[in-house]
Amino acid sequence: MHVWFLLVVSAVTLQAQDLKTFGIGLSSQWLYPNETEIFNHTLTSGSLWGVLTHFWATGDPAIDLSTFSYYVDGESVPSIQFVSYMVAGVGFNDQTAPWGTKWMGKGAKGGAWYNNFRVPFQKSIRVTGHLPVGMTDRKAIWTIVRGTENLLTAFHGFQLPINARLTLHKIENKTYDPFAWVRVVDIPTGRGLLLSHSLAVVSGNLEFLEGCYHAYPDYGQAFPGVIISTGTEDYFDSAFYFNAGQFHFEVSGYTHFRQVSNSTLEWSAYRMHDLDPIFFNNGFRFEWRNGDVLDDHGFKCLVYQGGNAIGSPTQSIVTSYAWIYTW
Ligand SMILES: *[C@@H]1O[C@H](CO)[C@@H](O)[C@H](O)[C@H]1NC(C)=O
Ligand SMILES: *[C@@H]1O[C@H](CO)[C@@H](O)[C@H](O)[C@H]1NC(C)=O
Ligand SMILES: *[C@@H]1O[C@H](CO)[C@@H](O)[C@H](O)[C@H]1NC(C)=O
Ligand SMILES: CC(=O)N[C@H]1CO[C@H](CO)[C@@H](O)[C@@H]1O
Repeated sequence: MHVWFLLVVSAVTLQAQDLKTFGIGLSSQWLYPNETEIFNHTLTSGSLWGVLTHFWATGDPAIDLSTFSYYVDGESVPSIQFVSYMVAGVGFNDQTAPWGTKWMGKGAKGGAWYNNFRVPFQKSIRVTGHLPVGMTDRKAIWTIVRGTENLLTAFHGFQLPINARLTLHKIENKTYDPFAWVRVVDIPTGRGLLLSHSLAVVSGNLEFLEGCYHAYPDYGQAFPGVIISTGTEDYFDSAFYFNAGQFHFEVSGYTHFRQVSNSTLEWSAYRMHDLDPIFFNNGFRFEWRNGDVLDDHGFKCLVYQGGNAIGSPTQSIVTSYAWIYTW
């Protein structure tokens, strides 16, 4: 029997008074070009773990472009570091509002990004922020960070072990050739689950949307692994290149499109996996493809290299956030 199972069983018997909510609301404070502490919390004695439950920030437009870091249990390198628009599954700081799901959203014309992912810790949590590189003056920020000690996290039949960690796996503005494989997550060992993934792409046309997603719930599993989607828009619960336009569902969203020039466009989308978690027991690879090909029978998602090109996808500049629990 796993140690965490015993811990969970004993945790279930915790009384309501052991659920201690903590947090901070900072009104018209300053964020600086250097790293500024927003909040820290150390578990009170007798508590076994805590979870952050909420993040919200607004203020000067520079706050939207700022970087926020979560240092878990005294880490020197933060396991989570994000910009607030991507934490809401939106690329390119798209200010479309209002919209929201139980997980994330944006409630005002400027800023007001929020996120409710559970961020577990065993000892302490420290939240910092800094302005985008190149800024020299401080800027006004309003921000709220909150959590609760000894609070269990469950996803529709699955209870997260209390020693779980949430980590953010990122790709930032990396260029991929047509048909290149994009390794969204690469975890060689261990067990966990994929909670959420957001993708933002700059490309020459939309044919990158042909790309299928593949999961390898065992790190060494051979291609095609588990075929997670039959195209990119299919993964985000749409079809036919999102011909119904943009949307913000609970489970998925198509959050940004802009034709920048005849030869450049921007696009972004998010997907939650709390309802259909993708578990792994022995490492994990999660891959997307910049466009895709057909095999000789006309089927997609089945050829790793070579094959018959679908359309003419171009090079793409990719930004990806993938939120992974491990334990
Ligand atoms: C944590 O925050 C308190 C204020 O609430 C501050 O006095 C203290 O220096 C902070 N600790 C660390 C390690 O940053
Ligand atoms: C990625 O590129 C966009 C557009 O050039 C820029 O606004 C953004 O800050 C870049 N992100 C990172 C993390 O460098
Ligand atoms: C963009 O495409 C349109 C329609 O094909 C064309 O009229 C226009 O000249 C193009 N613009 C550039 C900058 O190539
Ligand atoms: C953490 C840190 O070094 N903060 C400093 C950032 O810059 C401002 C303004 O110069 C200082 O007041 C902070 O102490």
